Amino acid sequence: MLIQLKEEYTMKKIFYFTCISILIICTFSTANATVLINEIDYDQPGTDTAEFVELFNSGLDDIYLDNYHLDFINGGLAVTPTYHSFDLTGYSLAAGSYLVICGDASMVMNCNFDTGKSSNMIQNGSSDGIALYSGSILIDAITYEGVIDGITEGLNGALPDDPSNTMSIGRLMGHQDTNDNASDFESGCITPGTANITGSGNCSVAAVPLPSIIWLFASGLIGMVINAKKIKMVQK
Ligand SMILES: [Ca+2]
Ligand SMILES: [Ca+2]
Ligand SMILES: [Ca+2]
Ligand SMILES: [Ca+2]
Repeated sequence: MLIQLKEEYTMKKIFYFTCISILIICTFSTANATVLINEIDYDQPGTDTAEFVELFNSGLDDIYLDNYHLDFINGGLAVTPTYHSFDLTGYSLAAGSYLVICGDASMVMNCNFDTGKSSNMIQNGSSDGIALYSGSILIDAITYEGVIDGITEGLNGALPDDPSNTMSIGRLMGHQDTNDNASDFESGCITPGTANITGSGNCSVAAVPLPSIIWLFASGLIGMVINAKKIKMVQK
């Protein structure tokens, strides 16, 4: 009887020790966890085919995104406003790194998660938004061209995305998050998977998508060959 009681006591001790250990590990591993919505490009010339959302881990620890999901929200709908919800299970973010969710990886550099929504993946407003959840907990959110109750950070949403092929809306350089969309985001160069260039800078280089870069390189080579032939003909 005494031995049985001792065994039960030992098992209880092991059980409580295990629970406390798990709690400590979980607490420390999420202590600095901060995943931010860092950049969005939802509007391009003509049909939108190079849309993306960029996430950034501004914390000191790597973060596994199991149980995270990214919701795209139509602020004009009172009923079922979420028009896309992408499960991020299986993805992870090292500290200081980026994760790019796009509609077509052939159109967006550094895309990590191709959703297969190759055009018009992100609605153009007004009053639309994107929200990042861990389970049911809202981690970060942005609305643009207006406010969505319960989603917008601050009193106003971010300004509209420029419909050019060089500009997006990005969190200010330094990954500022004061929980005020209007002051945390501004127009900047398209930089999926790399540090934002907001407020200043030459967007003509940073923004060109990969197929265009190849085209520019090829056209540059062709131009050089044509010019070389012209020079030879003149010399003759
Ligand atoms: Ca769009
Ligand atoms: Ca844009
Ligand atoms: Ca925030
Ligand atoms: Ca960026």
